[in-house]
Amino acid sequence: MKHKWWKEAVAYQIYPRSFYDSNGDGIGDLQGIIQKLDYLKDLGIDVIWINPIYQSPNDDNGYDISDFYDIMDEFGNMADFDELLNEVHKRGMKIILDLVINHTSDEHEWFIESRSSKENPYRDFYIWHPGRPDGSDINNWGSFFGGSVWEQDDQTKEYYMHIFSKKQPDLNWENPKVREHLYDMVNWWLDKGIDGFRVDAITHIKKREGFPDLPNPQHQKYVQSNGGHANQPGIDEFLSEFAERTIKNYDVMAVGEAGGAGFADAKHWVEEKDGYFNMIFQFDHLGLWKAKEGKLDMEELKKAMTKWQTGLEGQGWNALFLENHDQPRSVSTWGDDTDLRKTSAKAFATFYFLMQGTPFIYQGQEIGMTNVRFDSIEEYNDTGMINMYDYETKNGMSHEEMMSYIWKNGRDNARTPMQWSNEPHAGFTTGTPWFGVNPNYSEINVEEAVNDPDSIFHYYKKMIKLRKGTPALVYGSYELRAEAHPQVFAYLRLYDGERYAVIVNLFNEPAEFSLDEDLEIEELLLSNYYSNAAVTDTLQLKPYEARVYKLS
Ligand code: TEU
Ligand code: CA
Repeated sequence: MKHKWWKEAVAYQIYPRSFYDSNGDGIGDLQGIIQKLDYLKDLGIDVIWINPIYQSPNDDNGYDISDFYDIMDEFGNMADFDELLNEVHKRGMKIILDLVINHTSDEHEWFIESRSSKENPYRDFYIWHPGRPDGSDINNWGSFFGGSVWEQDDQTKEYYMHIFSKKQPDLNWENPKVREHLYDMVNWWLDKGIDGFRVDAITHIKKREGFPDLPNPQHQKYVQSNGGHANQPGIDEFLSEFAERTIKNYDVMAVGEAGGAGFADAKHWVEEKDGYFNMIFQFDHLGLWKAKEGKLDMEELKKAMTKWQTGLEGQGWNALFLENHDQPRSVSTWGDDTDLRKTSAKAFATFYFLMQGTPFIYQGQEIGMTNVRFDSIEEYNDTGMINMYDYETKNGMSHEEMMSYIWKNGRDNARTPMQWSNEPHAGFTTGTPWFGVNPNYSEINVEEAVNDPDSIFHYYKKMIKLRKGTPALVYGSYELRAEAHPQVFAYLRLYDGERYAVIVNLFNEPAEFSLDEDLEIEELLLSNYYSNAAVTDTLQLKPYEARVYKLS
């Protein structure tokens, strides 16, 4: 297997709005990131992925871009960005940006032109439809954020497609001019010296020809599914052209966000020879945390992880993650965010981090930040959840039901400001934070974690160091063990005659576990219960116990 810097890297995702505010306006910014780079370096981070920082009216917090070539005013300006890039590089780290090219903001000049008349040269930059003569729906496609994907525009009375919010019209990738403009923009950033991209919603750029109705067995008004626009026939031509014209000409890291594409479809996307990306975010594992009678579905989890691990062995590369800005906090969903918060956070960290692939940590995950519960919908920000709340409460769901759904599933769980200390507003800002801080910041914060040798933070630090010093934990092949064990996720990493075992009890109950006869322990390298020097001959695993062994 080829050695590459991005395979050896550990990545950290920053949601800039909520990371650190340097000027007291309550909004995280680029100078704030610069001030925290030493913290990330100390943790052992190599690559920083920053969510969109481009000019944007912020309908979807930067995922609605109005100018690709400019920085959002609230975050700073291009000089701040250049300084950030330079400071990151000075510390031997790298930076990848979010690339949002499925859609723009409706305030982007292309859309302003496009909507102005049917004859405008930019008309075909977006997807327009004249509508049905009888005024009925064009089709039954539902937007991810509620309602139809079609919105009638005042100026020409025609309809444009938006698979996310109304303020995020989809670009028309069928138009070669659109693609040219996008490639120019991507190369402009690459020429600036950034180290790659996380490519947003890239499965959605190809829409099904003719926009036919989706199957609708539940007779919904709109079907909110990937059926019409995820991974459609013809997408490969777009992706291969995109890759050839941009990222493949640079030594950069390209991570595709591949929601709605399964292993069979997306495997070749990351193949070393002709793939489009170095790795993709796929979501097979994410729904499984409460899938079986309200509990984690171990059988499916083992299948989901192992399919990608063994399927890409020697051919492609994985991106490993538990959290991002669209997901609830992992310790609250997968683990226990009360008494066993630290132990369970370390267990889930061990489980995913030491597989084959490039691990990503989402801001706050390294200190075990938890979900939040605000009482009223007014305290929330996410356009997706707010639309859904309005829609569902109008259609019969109670406020209580909807809030408990949001507390568990809402994207805002991940977007509360980073908890730096027990000072007011968690030390995130000296002003008024743009979005509520989780009240548990007095206990859960970076300062506390850095000062506590037993913290989740120090566990990550140790694990990162271990991965860096152990080629088998980067390049080694993966082998699932104890396949049928209902509580324990166990796998080996094998490389050059060396063998390592990762054994994690993913449940809040003790577990019996025995090593297969061909395995013999040489040394305990990492544990969330014992000091590393302890020799543990027992394999009675405590609740959420994780162990990493070197085998002989
Ligand atoms: O999310 C993309 C997204 O929601 C889909 O890919 C979806 O996850 C998948 O198809 C479900 O199967 C990205 C960003 O991460 C998110 O924050 C943005 O709101 C969204 O794109 C729009 O830019
Ligand atoms: Ca600020």
